[in-house]
Amino acid sequence: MIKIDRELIETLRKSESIVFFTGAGVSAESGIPTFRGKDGIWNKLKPEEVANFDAFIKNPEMVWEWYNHRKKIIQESRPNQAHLSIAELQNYFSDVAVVTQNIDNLHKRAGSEKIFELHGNIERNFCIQCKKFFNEELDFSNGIPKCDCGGLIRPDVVWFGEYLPEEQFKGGEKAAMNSDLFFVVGTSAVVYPAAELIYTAKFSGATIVEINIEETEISSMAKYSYFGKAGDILMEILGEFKLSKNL
Ligand code: BJW
Ligand code: ZN
Repeated sequence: MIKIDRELIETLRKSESIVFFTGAGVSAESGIPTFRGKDGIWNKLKPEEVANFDAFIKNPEMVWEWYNHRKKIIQESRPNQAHLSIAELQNYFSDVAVVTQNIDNLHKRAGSEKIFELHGNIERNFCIQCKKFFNEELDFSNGIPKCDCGGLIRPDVVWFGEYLPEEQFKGGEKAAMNSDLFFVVGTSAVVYPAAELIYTAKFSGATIVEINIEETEISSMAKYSYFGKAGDILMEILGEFKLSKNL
């Protein structure tokens, strides 16, 4: 068990706006592999070979195979204690925002309401030509699915070299600027401009709390760092908070 600082619980109690900035590590305990780090999938697979538009044009079958494989894992998974603890905090604070780099929808499934998805969502797809959305299950029986206009359909996720969805990023930025307490959970914090929001929060005066199984690029920015599994630590923080309020 990790000891949670009393001072953090006091800061939490005084906070009005809380942000959880999350990455792949928050879903690791749901059985969804991370990209980097010890068990990251990119130890075996190069990101530039799958997570960019040129790769998709060159080899859509391979890219779709990867996304369909991940989609299956995601659909079979469930939110874990990390997602659930974050969602439960909404019962005690009126402004809890989740700014996530994940595409797995697990925060929503856990019950979080204010979510900014910086890198898209694997449940949506769109035509690369006319941009029409296809959110139903796609049919791969005749090869890679195509739109009526003839364009290839791709997952609605953000690949390297692509712009982030503007409203989602703006929403995340605003939440970061207004936050009193900014939790950075399960992210290596190396992918930009997403990771920029940690700096935005810090320079806007938020207290930064990092939760990760190991040190990261931004560890030195955090006032409080907890190294361990996100589910365990968030459950403990929630528990200490409730105890402090006799809940
Ligand atoms: C646990 C745990 C447990 C494990 N509990 N913790 C500035 C400087 C340098 C480069 C750039 C820059 N600005 C832009 C760039 C280029 C690029 C970039 O950032 N490159 C760097 C990697 C070098 N950025 C882009 O290209 C972005 N677009 C852009 O900049 O547009 C402007 C532009 C347009 C046109 C031309 C030029 C510029 C887009 C980035 C898109 C990223 N996309 C991906 C794939 C999404 C779809 C998919 O899922 O397939 O997003 S890449 C991948 O990385 C994915 C993730 O969201 C993202 C971040 O990863 P994350 O979540 O941090 O996961 P991991 O695996 O890295 O870390 C997991 C962590 O969890 C680890 O720390 C573990 O220790 C921890 N952990 N288990 C707690 N149980
Ligand atoms: Zn089309």
